[in-house]
Amino acid sequence: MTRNNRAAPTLPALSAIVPSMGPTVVKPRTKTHTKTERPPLYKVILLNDDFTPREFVVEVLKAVFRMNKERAFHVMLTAHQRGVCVIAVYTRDVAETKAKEATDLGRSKGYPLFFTTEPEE
Ligand code: TYC
Repeated sequence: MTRNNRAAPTLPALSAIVPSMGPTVVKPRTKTHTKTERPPLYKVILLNDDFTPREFVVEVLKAVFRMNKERAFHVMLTAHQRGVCVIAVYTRDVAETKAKEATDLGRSKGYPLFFTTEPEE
């Protein structure tokens, strides 16, 4: 076999074969995925007081924060002993709505039971 110096044949441009396609354009990918920001979370905090009956606090925790009675009792006792207890974290809207609902339940019975919210971290 003899080697020659001729250049290797090149393929015709795609647009020469299929004129409607035009030249091939390679577009670099600049975005690989969409970043979804998580909303900031707010703690709901239960404050102790000297007047609200323990059993009432437990009922409010069960009703508004969907706790079972064991968890509700434990949370109530923590607030009773330490003065405050973080109950749960939610988005701001949910935290504020639940804190108000729970506080209003106490107020409707004349109790000073109080729930507040604060941003987490
Ligand atoms: N300290 C109240 C009592 O002795 C009970 C209580 C517990 C009230 C927790 C509020 O967040 C509270 N009757």
